[in-house]
Amino acid sequence: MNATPDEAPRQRRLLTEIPGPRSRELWARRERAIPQGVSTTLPVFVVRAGPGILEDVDGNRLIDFGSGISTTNAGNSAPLVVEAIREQAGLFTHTCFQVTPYVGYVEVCERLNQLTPGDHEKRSFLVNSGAEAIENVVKVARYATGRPGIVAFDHGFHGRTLLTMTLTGKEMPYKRGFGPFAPDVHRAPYSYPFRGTGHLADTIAVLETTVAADEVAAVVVEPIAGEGGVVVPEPGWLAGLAGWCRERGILVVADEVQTGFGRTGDWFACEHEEVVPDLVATAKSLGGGLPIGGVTGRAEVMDSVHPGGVGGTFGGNPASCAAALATIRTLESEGLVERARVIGEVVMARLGKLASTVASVGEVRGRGAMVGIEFVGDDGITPDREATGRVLRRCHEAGLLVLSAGTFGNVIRLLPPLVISDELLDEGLDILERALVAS
Ligand code: PLZ
Repeated sequence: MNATPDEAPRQRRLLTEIPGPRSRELWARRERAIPQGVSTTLPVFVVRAGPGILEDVDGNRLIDFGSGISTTNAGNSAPLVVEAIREQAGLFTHTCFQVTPYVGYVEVCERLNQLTPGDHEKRSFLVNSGAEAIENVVKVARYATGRPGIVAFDHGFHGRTLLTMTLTGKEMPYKRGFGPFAPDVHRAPYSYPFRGTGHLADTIAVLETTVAADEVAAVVVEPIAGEGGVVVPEPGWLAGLAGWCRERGILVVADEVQTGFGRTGDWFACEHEEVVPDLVATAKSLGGGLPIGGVTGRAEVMDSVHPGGVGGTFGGNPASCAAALATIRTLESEGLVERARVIGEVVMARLGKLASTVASVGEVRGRGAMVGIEFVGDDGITPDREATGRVLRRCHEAGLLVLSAGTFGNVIRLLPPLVISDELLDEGLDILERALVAS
C-alpha cells in the first residue's frame, strides 16, 4: 500500500473562503512579479499535498481533480518517488547525459521501450517537457522520411514553443499575436462525435485535397484531445487515420503527453484503439511531478538520425530519471492503471446521465480517469462558456479543484490522481453534482 506519511493531508477542509486571506496577499505579490500572460486556474497558494488533496497557505484542503494537468497520476509526492529523488539528489544532480552517461537514463528508456504500444524494437531518448518531446518527434520524423510536412488536427494541443504552438489548433490564448508560425504544418479535422464533425471520411477527404501526401513526414495526433475538451474520437477514427498514413509512408506520431501513464485505463490511450504508433511523445506523469519527457519510436526511425542530432543539457536529468522509474514502479505496484478504469466507472455511473437531466450539460464523455463535461445553451449545441465558468467557480469555492478545457472553453475536465480514495472521489463528485444542479 501507499506509504504516504501519516501527516499528509487526506481530507477536505475549508477554514476560510477560497482563496483565503494569505493566498490573496500572495496573489498581490505575484501580480507585481509575474506577468498576466501566465494564467492561473485557482489562485490558492499550495504548501503541501496528500493523495488527492492540495493544502493551501490558509490551511484549506482542497480535493484535487486536476493532478497538475494529468501529471501526478501516481500521486503528488508519491513516497517511492520522493525517496528516489532524495537518494539521487544526494549522489549527483547532473552530468549531462551527452557528456558522461548514467544508468538511470538508460533504465527509463528501457521502460519506455517496453511500455509504449507495439512489440517491435524501439529506442527512446529523454527531454524536459511535452513540447520538447513533440519538437523532437517532428525532427526525427522529418529526418527519417526526408519529408518536410507535418499534419496536426483541430482541437489539438501540443505545447507552446514555436513549432508546437503552430501545431496547436486553438487560436486564443495560445496563438494570438505570437506569429509568424512554423511552415509546412497542415491542419485536418479531428473527430468530434458530439459536434458531428471530423468523421474519418471527412478527415481523409481534407487530407487528400489539401496536402501532398508524399511530402508529409508525420501526422501528430492526440488519441484523446485533452486541452481541446476531452474529445474522444469516434471508434475506428484513429485506426483509419493510421492506416491511411501507413499506405503513404507517413509516420504516425501519438502525443500521449496527457493521456499516458495509466490516465485512460491503459498505459497509453492508443492501446484502446489498437493503434501502434511509429513514434510516441510522453511527458507529464512520466516524472511524477519532475520535468521529463520521452521520445520513443521504431528503432530504424530513431537510429536514422546522425550522432549529435538530438539532445540537450537537462534532458533526462538524474533526479527526473529517478523520479520516473519510481513513478512507473508505483503505477505498477499499486495497480493504478486498473484503478483508472474503476475511477472512470464510478464517475460515469454518477455523471453519465447528466446530459439527460441537466439542461446545460450536452455530453459527459471520456475514458478511464479522463472525463469531460461539455456545457451547451438551450438549443443543446451552442457552447456555453458562462455556465462552464459558473460550475467551475462553485466547485472551487466548495474546495474541489476542477479544470476547464475545450476549443470553445465550455468543458470541465476531471483528471483526478489515480491514488485518490473512493471517499474523496465520491465527495468531489457530490460537490460537482451540487454545482451542476445549481447552474
Ligand atoms: N501535448 C497533449 O496536453 C500540455 C498545457 C498547459 P508541456 N498540456 C497542458 C498550458 O497551458 O501550457 C501538453 C499536452 C499535450 C503537449 C503538451 C505540452 O506539454 O510539458 O506543457 O510542454
